[in-house]
Amino acid sequence: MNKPDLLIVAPMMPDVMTALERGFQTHRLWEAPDRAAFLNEVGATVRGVATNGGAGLPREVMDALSVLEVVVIYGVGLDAVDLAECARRGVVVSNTPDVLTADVADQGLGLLLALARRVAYGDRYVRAGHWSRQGEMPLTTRLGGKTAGILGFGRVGQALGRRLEALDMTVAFTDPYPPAGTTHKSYPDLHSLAEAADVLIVTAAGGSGTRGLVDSAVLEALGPQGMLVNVSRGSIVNEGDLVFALQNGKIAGAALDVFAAEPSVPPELLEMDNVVLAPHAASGTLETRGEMGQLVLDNLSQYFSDGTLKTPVRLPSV
Ligand code: 8YV
Repeated sequence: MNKPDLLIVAPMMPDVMTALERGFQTHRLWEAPDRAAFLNEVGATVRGVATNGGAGLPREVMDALSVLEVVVIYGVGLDAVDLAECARRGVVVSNTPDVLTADVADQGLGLLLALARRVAYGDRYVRAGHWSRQGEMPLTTRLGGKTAGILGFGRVGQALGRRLEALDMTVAFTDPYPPAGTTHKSYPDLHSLAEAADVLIVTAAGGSGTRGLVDSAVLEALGPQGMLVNVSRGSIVNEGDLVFALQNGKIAGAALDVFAAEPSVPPELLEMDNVVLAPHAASGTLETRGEMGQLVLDNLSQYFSDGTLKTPVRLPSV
């Protein structure tokens, strides 16, 4: 039997790539020097797409795939795939929920500690020989007793909240759908959460509903001692406003795993010692990426054997 044609938008772990090669006629979009010509050549046979959370499925790519049936996302975020358009075309979609929750929460905790306790700064301080020449590095900030305000209290937000409680932090959140039974204080809007928080942590889903939510007014409300952590999507933070706030002491610092136009990072941030940067690596452990890859493979094989998905995404009704 012919292997189904699969367009792979971005690379995954080598084992996953090998398994995809075995089961499918694969087409590697990220390697194509001329995407339009490549899509012109292979687009009409592609029945499935495998992509990651950041790259998603750009509209011009979807438009070139006339017989597309299924999109499997190697990630939990859905913001880079037009779900309404998938629904309209009868294309089904899967993602990789749950398996990355703990690692993303760990990265949020790690970034927060790195920011407040200046872990990366201290590392640079020792390596540069400042310790022996200048003595102790500047004092840092205790997290225990402070309030963490979490924007988006879904799976990752709650998992991070549990970790922050272990640091004796008070956990508060804002979310249009507060989880049932939570004992943490829920704020009706981001502005009031930022006012109450010492640390604002972004774990909300990306997309049009959250674009630019963390803006200069929110950062102003967070205040000069306030810190910002983002482990979800760069689009949620207005990066121009963030750079301005950091340059002008409106907040104390930021720790960021995600950026609006990855892999570019606003150059001003590279120069700031009160900023901790990570290359969108929150789910990037061998274990989690292995489980995400397995879910990609499971969803594809299930779809091409019985037309169903293991971890389907609920699409909007059209
Ligand atoms: C991944 C992500 O880094 O889950 C998501 O939505 O953005 C991340 O877990 C990505 O999908 C893998 O490249």
